[in-house]
Amino acid sequence: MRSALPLAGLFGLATATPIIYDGRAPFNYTGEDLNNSIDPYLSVVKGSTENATHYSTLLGHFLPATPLWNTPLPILPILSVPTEQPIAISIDNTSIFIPGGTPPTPQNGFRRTELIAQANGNHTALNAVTDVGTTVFHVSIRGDEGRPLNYTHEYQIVWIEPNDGSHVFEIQLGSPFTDPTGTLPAPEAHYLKVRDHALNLLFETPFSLEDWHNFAVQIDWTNRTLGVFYSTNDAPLEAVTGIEPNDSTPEGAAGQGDYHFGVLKLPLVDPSETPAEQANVVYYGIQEGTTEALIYSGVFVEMITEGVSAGNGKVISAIS
Ligand SMILES: *[C@@H]1O[C@H](CO)[C@@H](O)[C@H](O)[C@H]1NC(C)=O
Ligand SMILES: *[C@@H]1O[C@H](CO)[C@@H](O)[C@H](O)[C@H]1NC(C)=O
Ligand SMILES: *[C@@H]1O[C@H](CO)[C@@H](O)[C@H](O)[C@H]1NC(C)=O
Ligand SMILES: *[C@@H]1O[C@H](CO)[C@@H](O)[C@H](O)[C@H]1NC(C)=O
Ligand SMILES: *[C@@H]1O[C@H](CO)[C@@H](O)[C@H](O)[C@H]1NC(C)=O
Ligand SMILES: *[C@@H]1O[C@H](CO)[C@@H](O)[C@H](O)[C@H]1NC(C)=O
Ligand SMILES: CC(=O)N[C@H]1CO[C@H](CO)[C@@H](O)[C@@H]1O
Ligand SMILES: CC(=O)N[C@H]1CO[C@H](CO)[C@@H](O)[C@@H]1O
Repeated sequence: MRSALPLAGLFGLATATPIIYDGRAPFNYTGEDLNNSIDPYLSVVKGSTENATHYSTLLGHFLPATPLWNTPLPILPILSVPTEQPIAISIDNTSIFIPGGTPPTPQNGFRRTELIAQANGNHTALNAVTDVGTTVFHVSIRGDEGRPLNYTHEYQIVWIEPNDGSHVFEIQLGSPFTDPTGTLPAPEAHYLKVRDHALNLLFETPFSLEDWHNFAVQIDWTNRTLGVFYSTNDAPLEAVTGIEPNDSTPEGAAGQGDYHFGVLKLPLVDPSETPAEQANVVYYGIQEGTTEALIYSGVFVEMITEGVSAGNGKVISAIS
């Protein structure tokens, strides 16, 4: 309805293109919802001994979410109000995930807490909606000053995971895991890094704990390409790459996957373990068991039919 566009500022349309998944936690989303994996998140990827609220904290008005998607006040559009609460996602030494399987095998090498995008209580069904055509995956990340990460380890913090366990793209922090262990911390360990399916680096930027780092990753699911947008705080998103080939991703449904965000900490090689164990990051290696966290907001997925939402009501062209 084009005639409605001039009113966008007045009514504070935060975005203009069809949103096909909205993972921005409304203020009425509660810890009980989180404990019970109520939409928009599946919260089962966490330690097995504690409820989801032990690992993930809905911050309410305690900390403002990324300002990009605030709603301007109708009477005074220069002022805006937040529409979502950020979520702090933490790991500690109990963060050992035990996936289903026979027998269930604890992932002792990792410490991990993730939220997975879900609609109608079904994360898999959502893939057929978000992982077709060309779609844009938004996420904003900031540090938790009291619970910093340990950059001598590798952290995977955002990704899309098809059934083969690979990542269509991922955002990573820290020192990439190597066997044998290299010099730690690795150069630029404190950079946020966007990697493609083959783990090539597409974009990196220093991670400052007190800023919102806003990302959007444009995925052409047919031609299997990626494009990356980035900004900090209230600055509108800007393209930081061109169209990048990503055709190691499996074609069709096999390349579709769940949208994860959180903290997945890889181990370091434990010299006292066997060579096979040293290479097996899922089950072996060194973890200190420290409590560490990141804070998330601005999680949603949109189509590109009307462009890409850049924040503050601004819409920009898709990367082409
Ligand atoms: C929050 O409020 C909205 C609007 O009133 C409602 O549609 C939604 O179901 C509520 N969500 C939860 C988790 O209670
Ligand atoms: C979530 O589960 C934990 C553990 O049972 C409980 O302490 C907490 O009160 C629950 N949160 C809510 C909001 O129900
Ligand atoms: C962390 O947990 C592991 C596995 O349960 C245990 O072996 C280790 O002693 C714990 N470390 C600390 C520091 O508590
Ligand atoms: C979730 O969706 C998938 C794919 O559409 C379907 O196969 C599955 O049965 C659904 N699961 C539930 C519990 O409804
Ligand atoms: C970070 O990890 C390294 C390697 O395991 C460890 O030596 C160091 O003590 C850790 N730092 C903190 C603050 O836990
Ligand atoms: C996808 O690839 C086809 C075949 O190479 C090409 O014609 C088309 O322009 C591409 N689409 C986009 C959006 O790049
Ligand atoms: C790990 C886990 O889910 N723990 C508890 C979560 O809370 C419910 C109800 O309070 C308990 O029954 C679970 O054992
Ligand atoms: C950026 C880039 O080119 N990434 C990779 C996408 O997938 C293809 C096929 O495996 C790789 O060759 C590219 O390096």
